[in-house]
Amino acid sequence: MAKVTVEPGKFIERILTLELVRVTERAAVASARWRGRGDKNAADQAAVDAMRRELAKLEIDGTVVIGEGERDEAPMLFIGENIGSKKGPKVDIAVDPLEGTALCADDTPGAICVMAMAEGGTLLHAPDAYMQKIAIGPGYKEGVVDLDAPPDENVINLAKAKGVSPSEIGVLMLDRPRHHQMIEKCRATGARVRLITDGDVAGVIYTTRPAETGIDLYMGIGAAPEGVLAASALRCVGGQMQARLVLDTPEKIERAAKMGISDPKRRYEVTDLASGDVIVAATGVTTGPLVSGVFFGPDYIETETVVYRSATGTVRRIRAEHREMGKFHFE
Ligand code: VTB
Repeated sequence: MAKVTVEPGKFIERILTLELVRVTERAAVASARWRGRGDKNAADQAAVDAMRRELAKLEIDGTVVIGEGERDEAPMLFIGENIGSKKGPKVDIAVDPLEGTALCADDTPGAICVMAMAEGGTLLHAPDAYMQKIAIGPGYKEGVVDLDAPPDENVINLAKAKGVSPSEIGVLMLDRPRHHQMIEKCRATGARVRLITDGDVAGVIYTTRPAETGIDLYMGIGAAPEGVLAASALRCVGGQMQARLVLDTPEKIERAAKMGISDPKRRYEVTDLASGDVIVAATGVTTGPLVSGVFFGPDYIETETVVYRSATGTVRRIRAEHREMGKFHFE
């Protein structure tokens, strides 16, 4: 048998790539049973339970650094929770057990189960707050877009850098009243603006494959955990992202301070949000542009997962048929 030689530490990370896939696969299957049943909390709970059960089996000494909420509001996978057997490597975990709970409840495209795992102390440890974000895919020089520049200026600068007219730029935002002005400014340049109801982890990731998704630029305000997860994936393929937490009350500033954030207005680059080696896995619950949803076959269940690994920049798509002698169906 060929002897595998890898740097110490890296081998563990390679093995963990598949372990991570198992976790998001299980969460996706569990929540997919709730597709179209109009109960987003039940769908989310199913994903949380499955994810937690699988995470507990891992040989890691993990800490949830950003996730379901803070201890008092989230009974499981709360920020600060310790995960795993404690025997393995120290890792940071960012989770969104079911990204797009309403998408799952309404059986509409784009619900995913997603998590990131990174070297301990390298993912942003932050409260469950809003985050202002801007992101583009790989291949552009630093600073083409700027979080603090007007939206139309960002579109025009990106179009110039891409060598196209602004009308060929696709921008994606969450469909929220808070974005109305931003939408108008972008459209005034001639750019297309696509509005999504939920799911801005995938929304950011679309910028990494503009030819397929039609999206070059993500901007707007979404949730912070989704921001860290998206940044982790972007980092793996060389995209750019800038972000700032929206800490607009003394109470939020204090919560953030307790997590080590001394400057509430700090602007984060992609490498501040995810500064070390990181792996990200996302399994589809309902079919969307990123991954297919869970398919319940007669005697197997099929899932599709995309996995990003920063150490090598590899993106894998894993289609799995789950059987386990039918056990899966009766869990
Ligand atoms: C986004 C979106 C999520 O929350 O982050 C959004 O990607 C932000 O919060 O899927 P609001 O809904 O309050 O605008 C979700 O929609 C779900 O939590």
